[in-house]
Amino acid sequence: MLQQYEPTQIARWLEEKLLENFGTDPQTATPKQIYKAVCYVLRDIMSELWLVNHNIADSHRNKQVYYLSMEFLPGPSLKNNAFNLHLEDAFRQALASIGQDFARITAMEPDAGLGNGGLGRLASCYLDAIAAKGMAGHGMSICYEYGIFRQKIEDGEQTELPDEWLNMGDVWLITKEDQTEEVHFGGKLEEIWDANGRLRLIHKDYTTVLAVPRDMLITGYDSDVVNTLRLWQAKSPITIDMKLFAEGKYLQSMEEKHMAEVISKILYPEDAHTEGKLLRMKQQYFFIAASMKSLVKRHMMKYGTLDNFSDKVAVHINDTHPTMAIPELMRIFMDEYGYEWDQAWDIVRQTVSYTNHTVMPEALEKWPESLFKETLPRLHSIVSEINRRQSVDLMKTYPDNEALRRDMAVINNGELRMANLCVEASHTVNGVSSLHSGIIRDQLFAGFSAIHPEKFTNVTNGIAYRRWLCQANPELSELIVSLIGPGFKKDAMELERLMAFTEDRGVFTRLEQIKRRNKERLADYIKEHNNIMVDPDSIFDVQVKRLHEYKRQLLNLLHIIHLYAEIKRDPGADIQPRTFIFAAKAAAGYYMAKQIIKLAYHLAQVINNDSQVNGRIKIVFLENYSVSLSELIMPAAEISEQISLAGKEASGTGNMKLMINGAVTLGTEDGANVEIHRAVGDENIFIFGLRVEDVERIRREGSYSPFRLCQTDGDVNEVVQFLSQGVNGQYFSNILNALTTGYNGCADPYFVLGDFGAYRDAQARAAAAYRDRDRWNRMSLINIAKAGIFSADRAVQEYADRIWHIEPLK
Ligand code: 26V
Repeated sequence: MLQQYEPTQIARWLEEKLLENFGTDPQTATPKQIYKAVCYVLRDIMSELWLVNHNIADSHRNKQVYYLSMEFLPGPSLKNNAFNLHLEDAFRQALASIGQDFARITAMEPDAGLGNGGLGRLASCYLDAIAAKGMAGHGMSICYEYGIFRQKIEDGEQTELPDEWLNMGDVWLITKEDQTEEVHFGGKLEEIWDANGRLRLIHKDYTTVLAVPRDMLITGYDSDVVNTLRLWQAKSPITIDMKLFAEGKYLQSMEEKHMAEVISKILYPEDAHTEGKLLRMKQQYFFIAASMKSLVKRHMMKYGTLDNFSDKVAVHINDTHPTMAIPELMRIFMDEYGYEWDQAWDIVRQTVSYTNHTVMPEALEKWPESLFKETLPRLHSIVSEINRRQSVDLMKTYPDNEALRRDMAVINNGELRMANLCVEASHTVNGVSSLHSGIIRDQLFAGFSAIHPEKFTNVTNGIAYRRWLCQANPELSELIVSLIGPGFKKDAMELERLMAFTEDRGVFTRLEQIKRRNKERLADYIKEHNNIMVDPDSIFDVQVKRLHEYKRQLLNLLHIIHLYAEIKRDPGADIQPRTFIFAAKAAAGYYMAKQIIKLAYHLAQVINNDSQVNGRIKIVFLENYSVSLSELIMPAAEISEQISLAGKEASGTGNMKLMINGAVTLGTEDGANVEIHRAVGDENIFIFGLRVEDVERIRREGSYSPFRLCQTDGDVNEVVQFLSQGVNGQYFSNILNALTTGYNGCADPYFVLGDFGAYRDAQARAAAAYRDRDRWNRMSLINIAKAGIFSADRAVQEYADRIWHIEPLK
C-alpha cells in the first residue's frame, strides 16, 4: 500500500520548500517557483521510497537489470509521478488551498527530450513498467544539456532551436558528486610483465574526463518501488590552471576544459544515419565507461567478488549505441580484476543481451578502425582479439563461405561493426515485433542464427499505456472504469472485457462524445498554434512520427493531392470531410525529409484556402512533435496512419498509442501493425499494400517501374503531373525525381507510387466505414479492447522472464 498524505501536509511542505529554496512564500512566489517547489515535495516522497526499496534490494540481493541507452524520452514527469503514487488529488487540493491550479502548474513543465523518437520513448516506457512491476531496473544514459531540438516551421522551412530543458527540468535530477567516475580517452598502451609473469597492458598518457551522475527517480503505477535513471554529465577535471594563467595561456586551458564538457552538451538529432563522428564515439564511451565502473563497484561492495556477476546483474544494450559495454566489461575484468580472457568472456556473455531496433543499412553503426584505435586504444585491442577469435571459429563453421564470414566479421574492411559485435557477445538477441525479429534472424543475422538459433527471440514492443489512456484521456479512462471496473489500470489485458459491449449503442454514443470533446480540445490547439479552423466533425486522420522517407509521409500527401484533384474535377463531389494532421521532426541535415515538410506546408496553403474545397479537406502540420504534444493528439485521433514500406518499420509504437485511444489503423503489414491486425481481425483495421515478400520479389525481379505506373494508372499520373506544376509557386523537383527517375539509379526506393493505388482504395474504405457511425464506433471500441497486449508491462515481463531473469523485489 502506498502511503497517502493529507493536502494540508503537502501544503505545509510546499511552504517550506518555497522558503528554503527561494526565500519566498505562496503569496509572493512566481509560478516558476511554485512549480519547482511542487516538484521538490514530490521528489522527497519519491526519495523516501527509493531509500526503503534499495535497502531491501540490497539485503535481498535481487538480480538487477541495467538498461543502457543513448536515449531516454521521459517527457513530462510531474503529472506522471503524482498519478503513479495516487497523489494527484492531494496535490490538486494542496495547491488549491494556496490559490494555485495543479493543471496550470503541470503544464509549465518542459519535456525531458533526451531522445529522438521511438527508441528513446520505448526506453522510458520500459523503466516505467519495470518500476510498476516492482522490479529493480535502472536506466543509464547521458545528461545532455540540450535535448532534441525545438522545431520551428517558417514558410514551410524547418529550423532547429536549442532545447534548454535543464532550466526547468533539473528539478528531477539529484546530483551525486561523490559518485563521480573518471573516463579515459586517447593515450597509448604499454606492455609490462607483472610479478606473476603475466603480460599486462598499461594505458598511459590518456586524457581524463569526469562523469558526474545526475539521477532521475523513476516511479511506476501503484508501486512503492522507485528506480533510477542515471544520467552522466561530463565535467573537466581542469579547474583553473594558475600556471597557464600566469603564462598568459588562459584561453588554451579553458579550451581543453570546454572540449571535455562538450561530450554531454547535445543529443545527436539524426536517428537513421551514422556518420562515424568522433564526438558521437566519445559520447558512447563516456557513458558506458562511467556506467560500467559504477555498477561493477556497486557489485564488488555488495558481494566482494565478480564471480557471481552474471547471477546478479543483467546488462541490456538498447540498439548498438551502448555496444562498448562489451569490451569495457572485458577490460575491467581482465585489467582491473585479473581475470583470464576465457573467464571474462564467459561472464560477459552471460550478462549481456541486445535489442535491434532497425534494419535500415544506413543506421547500422560502423566505426572507422583507425579513429577507434586512436580514441580508445585499449578497447580497440580487445575488440581486435574478439574479432580474431571469431574468425578462427568461423573458419571452422563456414570454411567454404568466405562471403558469409566477411559479412559476420566484427571487424572488416577497416571498420568495426557494432551489430555483429553485439550478436557475437550477447546471450540473447531480439527484434521488436514478430515480423522484425524474423527479418533479423533470417536475413540480417542469418549466419549467426544458423549457429545459435537459441540466441534469437522476439519481444514485441509495448507502451506505458496509462500515460496515453488514463492520464492523457481521463474521460475515456473513466468510461472504461464504469464499464469494466478499474482493474485494467494494472492489467491491460482486462481491456478485453470491453468486448461485452460491441453491440451496445449507449456505449457507442459515449465513446463518440468523448472523442468529440478530445477533437475539440485539439481543434482549439490548432487554432491557437496554426491559426487554422478545423471542423471537429471531420475525420481526424493522424500521422505523427519522425520524418523519414521509409515512413512515407509522402504517400499520405500524394493521396491528399488525389482527393483535391477530385474536388477540382467535381466541386460538388460528396467527399467525407477530413482533417489530415501531421507532426514530425526531420533530422537537421536530411534534405528530402525537409522537402517533404515543405511540400506539406505549401499543399496546406493551397488546399486550406481554396474556396472550392470549402473546408472539406484541411491539412495541419503541428510544430515540434514531442511526448507532451502526443498526449494531446492521441486521444483526438480517429485514423492512425502506419504506412511504412513493409519490412522497414521495426515495430512502431505510435500505432499502439493511437489504437488504445480508439483510432483505427490504416496501414501496411509492417512492424507491429501485423500483430495489431491479428488482434483486431480484418474487420477492424484497413490493411493495404505490398507485403515484405512482394517487396523482395519485385526487387529480385527488377521489375518495378514507376515510369510505367505513371502511364498505366491515371490517378498516379494525375498526382505526379500536379506535383510537376509546382505547389503554391514552389517546385519540388527532387521529390519528383526521387519518385520517377530516382537517385543512385533506383527510382522510388520506398515504392510510394507502387503502393499508391492500394492506399487510395484503403482510404476510400475507411471513409465509407466512417459514415456508418455504429460500425465505426464498434471498430473503435474493439481496437481499445484488443490493445492490452501492447502494454509495456507485458513486454517487460517477457524481458524479465526470458532474457534478464529478474523478479519483483518482494
Ligand atoms: C541511429 C542513429 C544513428 C547515429 C545517430 C543517432 C542515431 C540514433 C538512433 C538510431 C537508430 C534508431 C532506431 C530506431 O529508433 N528504431 C525505432 O525503434 C522503435 C522502438 O523499438 C521502433 O518502434 C521503430 O519502429 C524503430 O524505427
